[in-house]
Amino acid sequence: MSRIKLLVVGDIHIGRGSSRVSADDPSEVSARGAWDRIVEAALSESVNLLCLTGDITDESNRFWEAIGPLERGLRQLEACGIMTLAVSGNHDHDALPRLADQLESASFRLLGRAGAWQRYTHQAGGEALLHVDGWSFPRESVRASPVDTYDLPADAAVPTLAMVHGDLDVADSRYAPLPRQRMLAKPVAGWLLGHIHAPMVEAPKDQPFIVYPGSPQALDPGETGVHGAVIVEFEHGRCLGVRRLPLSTVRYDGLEVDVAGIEDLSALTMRVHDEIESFAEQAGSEGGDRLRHLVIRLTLHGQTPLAGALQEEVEQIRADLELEVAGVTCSVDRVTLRVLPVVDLAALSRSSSPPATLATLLLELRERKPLNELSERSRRLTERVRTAMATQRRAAVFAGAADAGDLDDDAVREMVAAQAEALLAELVQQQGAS
Ligand SMILES: [Mn+2]
Repeated sequence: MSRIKLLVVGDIHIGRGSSRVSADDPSEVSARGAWDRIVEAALSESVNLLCLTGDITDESNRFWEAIGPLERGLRQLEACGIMTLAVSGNHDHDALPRLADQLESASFRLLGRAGAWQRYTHQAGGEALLHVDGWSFPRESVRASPVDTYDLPADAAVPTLAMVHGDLDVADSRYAPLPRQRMLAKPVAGWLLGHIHAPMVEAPKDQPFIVYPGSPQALDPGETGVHGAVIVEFEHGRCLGVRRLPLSTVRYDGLEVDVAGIEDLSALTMRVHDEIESFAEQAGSEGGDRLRHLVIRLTLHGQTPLAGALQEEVEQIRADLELEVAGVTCSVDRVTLRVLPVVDLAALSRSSSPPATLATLLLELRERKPLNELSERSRRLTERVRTAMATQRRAAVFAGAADAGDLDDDAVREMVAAQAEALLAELVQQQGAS
């Protein structure tokens, strides 16, 4: 039967683990534990091929930590007749070739060493079912696009997949820029990519599909949503579909809770509890039976008379809240307050009281105009905040704690709005008390 099934996995980063979550058994939240679940999934899904799209190990100094579990898993797959193909990424450009040399196994193939495209053809009963063309990172950083040197012969009779680690549509990337339009023009059924940890499946009709399986174990709060691997199937040379397979034991996500109209703390606690519970139920059903931890970044918003008195309560929610919902442990990593006292902002902005300035600012921010079109006073304020945020960001980047991304209007607007709301809540509460 000319059917072939693939499990596609990228960016495991063996050596790392999920941050900001505690587990009694560390392997429950480690990338190494994820590798074990990947092997299990390959066996239980009865795939023919496991495709690893790079950054399997975290760094070359993690080589010895990774080799034991990798070798064990690969031998298990081999024993069940499953072939493993890999390309190296920027993190394991060094370690993966070493691993391939050490294993000397016919059922593990590192494709495209030294940045030269290489083809593997999967056969069954003497019939070629699929070509996988791979390109590996020859060093830590590559500015030329691997797509430019991809010219292995087209084969109209056998579906072809291209596998490469790199940066989709980032022209000046140091990590193998991959221009989408040039990829779509190649005679392939699809592209299996690594590097970006957020999963992405693009499978439009009549065009090659593009897949980032993403990190199979979500590694930090920036890696939100369902994480896992991807299954691809072909029959009689035709792609049957591309579907995601959840594998992560941890899910990070933001949750917004509307607390408008809530007048006492016990009602607030109940609302937060109920919202987390129903979100956890949803996450449990989306995450499959492997999900164990849900780590939430909570935002409370809305107008409530409690607005000025929530700081202590939310700190307790963050520190203490732990819920168990259908086998999933929920915790709160951060709480953001976006609440306002019950005031009429428009009326307040026309008054001559001190809060009038804040009300005007908030109303202006809500129009979501570009910040340089705000009134003189609001513009000066937002510019000062932008400067302060940029200074702080540079310090964090210098300390290796952040990316040097641009500070866009949205980031500044959110920061100013949150601070203005907090200050307004404080002022209104003081006035109420006086
Ligand atoms: Mn990478």
